[in-house]
Amino acid sequence: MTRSSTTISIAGESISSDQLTERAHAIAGRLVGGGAVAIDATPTLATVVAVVAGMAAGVPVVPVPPDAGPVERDHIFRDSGAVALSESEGSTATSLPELDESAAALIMYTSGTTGLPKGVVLSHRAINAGLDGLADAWAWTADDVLVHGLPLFHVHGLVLGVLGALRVGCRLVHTGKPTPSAYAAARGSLYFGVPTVWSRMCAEPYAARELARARLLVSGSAPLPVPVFESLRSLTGHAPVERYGMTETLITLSTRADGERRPGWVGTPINGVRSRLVDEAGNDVPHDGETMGELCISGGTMFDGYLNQPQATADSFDGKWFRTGDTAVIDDGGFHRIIGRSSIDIIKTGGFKVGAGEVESVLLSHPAVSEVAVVGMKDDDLGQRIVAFVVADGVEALTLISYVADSLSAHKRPREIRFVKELPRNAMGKVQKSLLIE
Ligand code: MCA
Ligand code: AMP
Repeated sequence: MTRSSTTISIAGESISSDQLTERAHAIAGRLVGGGAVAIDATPTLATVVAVVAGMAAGVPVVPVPPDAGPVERDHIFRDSGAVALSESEGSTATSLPELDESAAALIMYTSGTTGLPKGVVLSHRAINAGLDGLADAWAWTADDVLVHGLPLFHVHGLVLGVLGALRVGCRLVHTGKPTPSAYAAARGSLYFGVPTVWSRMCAEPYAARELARARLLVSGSAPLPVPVFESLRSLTGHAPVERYGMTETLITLSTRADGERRPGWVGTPINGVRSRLVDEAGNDVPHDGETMGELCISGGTMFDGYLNQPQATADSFDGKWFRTGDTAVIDDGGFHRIIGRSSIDIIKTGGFKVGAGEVESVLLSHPAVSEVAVVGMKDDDLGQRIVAFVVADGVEALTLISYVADSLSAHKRPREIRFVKELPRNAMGKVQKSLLIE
């Protein structure tokens, strides 16, 4: 998969593609023929080596958020059946089998509206199709120097940000954390960030101006606010490229390096992807730039299903069309604009997807809590911030916040707890979350 020009630098450590292949293959020899391997996905070279090793061995790799607490970690290990891998286990370099493109390469855990996160099974073929489509859309070549500091347990940082660099054969500088000063110092040609990263960048104009020398700035994982788009353009001279995707479908829509970049819009399907907009009855709605519908996607970047959840997999498709759960419009030129999620229970905070139900279950397991409703409130920095409305007796807000951070991953913790006497409910007894958000 790698080409010889590639160098990867993470957190001050660098490795050439030849060294990476050598280290990864030493581990891979031991994994061939085995089951899924779980990787503690810290932003380090060890993670990259381990991911490449698992993929080269043809076994599914399960990246685990390094700060996942016991509830989340136990679920991921139990559901995937994965065995933890540590690099020190490697020793023998044996010949590796021919890769089966249709085999599972990654199992990535993503939150849903209720319950614990689901394992999204992604094949080598889907990953390669997605990366080739993006290379075409962004004119991404081996001459680029890719810079980002995104986590390595999600599609954005791992698939685009590491496997993308390896497939294209370009240099990668991972900054550890996506801070404005680190992005400015890295002197790349191609930068990836979630909207929170770009808005923090614009808040530090001296750092932002350093990006003027880059070729392309790319935003994704959540809506990029129009003022941030405009501010980036005026500070760097670059209108950012916006792209849209999901863990399940990989990245499917993007504006192009050689095309129009329109604030608030995410462009057209990449090569090999088709989109469709449907109303509640499943009928196509007009592409007039105004009529909203549910965005459906089909094409070669599609996942193989949710692990161990055939019903959830079947429910998410209408024939060959994957139902994204995102509301969108398409204009007569085929440009897409994402309006928002159809479910109030899916929160996007700092580009992380968090299911309200998962956080609610943890809070309800605290002995002092009797009722809870978790919502996403508009937030200038994070897009949405997690707020928990709680009916409880004799517990501090900070205790509950830490309780969630310790049980799940830290980014799933509420930023704010609002103690209330009761929750607003409708006649059926269902909590009216829209009233809480108002
Ligand atoms: C704070 N911390 C705590 C607590 N409070 N830890 C435990 N308990 C607490 N009560 C710690 C955190 O762990 C962290 O530690 C530090 O404080 C800062 O935390 P936080 O404020 O949450 O971080 P942030 O600075 O607000 O993070 C902003 C961010 C981050 C860097 C933009 O949100 C981020 O990396 N987002 C990227 C999400 C992403 O990659 N999404 C892609 C999904 P420490 O500093 O030690 O770690 S894939 C996807 O969406 C699709 C496919 C797509 O389209 O891409
Ligand atoms: P995830 O499950 O973490 O892969 O998140 C996928 C979701 O992120 C999508 O369903 C969208 O709601 C959201 N998303 C990703 N990219 C964008 C974007 N460019 N604009 C708006 N929303 C986005």
